[in-house]
Amino acid sequence: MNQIEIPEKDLREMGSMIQSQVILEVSSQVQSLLDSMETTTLEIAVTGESGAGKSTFVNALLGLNDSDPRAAPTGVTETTTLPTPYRHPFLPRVRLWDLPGTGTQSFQADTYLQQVGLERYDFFIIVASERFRENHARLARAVGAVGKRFYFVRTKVDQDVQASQRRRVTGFQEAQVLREIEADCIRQLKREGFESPKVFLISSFQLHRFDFQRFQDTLAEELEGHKRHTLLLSFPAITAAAVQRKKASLRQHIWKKALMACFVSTLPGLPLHLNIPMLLNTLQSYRKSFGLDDESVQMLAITASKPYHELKNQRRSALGKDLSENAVHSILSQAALYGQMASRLVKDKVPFLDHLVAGGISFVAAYYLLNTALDSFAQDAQRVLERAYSVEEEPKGSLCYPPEPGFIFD
Ligand SMILES: Nc1nc2c(ncn2[C@@H]2O[C@H](COP(=O)(O)OP(=O)(O)O)[C@@H](O)[C@H]2O)c(=O)[nH]1
Ligand SMILES: [Mg+2]
Repeated sequence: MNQIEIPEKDLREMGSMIQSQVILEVSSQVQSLLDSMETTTLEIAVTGESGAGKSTFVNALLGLNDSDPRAAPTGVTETTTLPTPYRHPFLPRVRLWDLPGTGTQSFQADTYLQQVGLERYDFFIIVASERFRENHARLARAVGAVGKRFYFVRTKVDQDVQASQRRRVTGFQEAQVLREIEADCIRQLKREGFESPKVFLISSFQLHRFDFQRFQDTLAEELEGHKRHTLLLSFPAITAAAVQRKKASLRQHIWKKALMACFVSTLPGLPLHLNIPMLLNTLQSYRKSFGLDDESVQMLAITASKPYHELKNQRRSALGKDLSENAVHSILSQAALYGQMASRLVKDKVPFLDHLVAGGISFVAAYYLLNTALDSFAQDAQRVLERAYSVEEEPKGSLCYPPEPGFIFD
């Protein structure tokens, strides 16, 4: 490293934000920006027939093992008529609601939606396995009628693929089977008057395959600002594309985090004045978000049937392996050494900064630390995923579903 660069965009944003020389004023403004992002709620309704795989999908989205005490019970007959919320393990303001099944003949979509409190949800996911049914159409119509969005998830497609594999021993075309299922769902929804229905083929047991990445991208595209950021952070980073999106989303907020870490009572004699516990906290949340904490790697090892230590060893960056204060200090002091030029640039573009923090170099070092950490975590996460879902997993002689662009086998 010879030089540290801070993008023009960040400096512009900072410059327009920092119009005052009063620490309290600026810090409360920046903090409220961060708060509004961190307090954004996301309430997602998961509905569909009993046994369709709603609870299993909820757990998969939350990155929880079915046996986890925080997970929704699966494979059980539903007895409740009340929606049950499940919190995201590290984003408490994200909740997935496991709604009661819609199974019976006399199903009344309007009444059902009133009963489950439709207003509270940001959007609906209709989960269906096997054939498309009239109840799905009724539900989709009723959700659309109240101006909410819905996404149609045709789940358990791993079973469809297996079944067709058994039927057509030769000339088996997995992609063809999947296309037929998708086309059927789209046709049925179009018949109900939906112009471009959003249909995704998914297996909760193999999120890294099929349409999960496209599902995640579509949801994110259709949400605004903070909600989009929250969604991108909350879904499991299960493909290379998801890892990159998380990185980009977190990067936008680095300057705010770095600045907040500078607002500490200054200790004379030290070259950098930074709130280290706060930086460590941020790094920990990044690490979790990329699924690199021990718990997430263990969970992935179970899902992907790979030895835990093999996946764990793919965390190769200093911070990925060991998120210690020492590792943080060593990156910060490296930054202090090479950050002089960047620090002068910050001073030019953000003239008030010098009045607020003890030396722009502290800001530059914190900025560099968070940026470096994001890059290393993203690389580690990608390596872990590649190892978890290495191609050997595919049964020999079968054709794979063509990967989506940006898929981890790319
Ligand atoms: N093969 C396969 N089985 C699934 C999938 N999703 C759910 N299941 C199974 O389907 C059954 C019903 O799932 P559950 O989530 O309890 O359905 P719910 O009644 O809609 O909540 C359970 O035995 C699950 O293990 C999937 O994607 N693939
Ligand atoms: Mg259930």
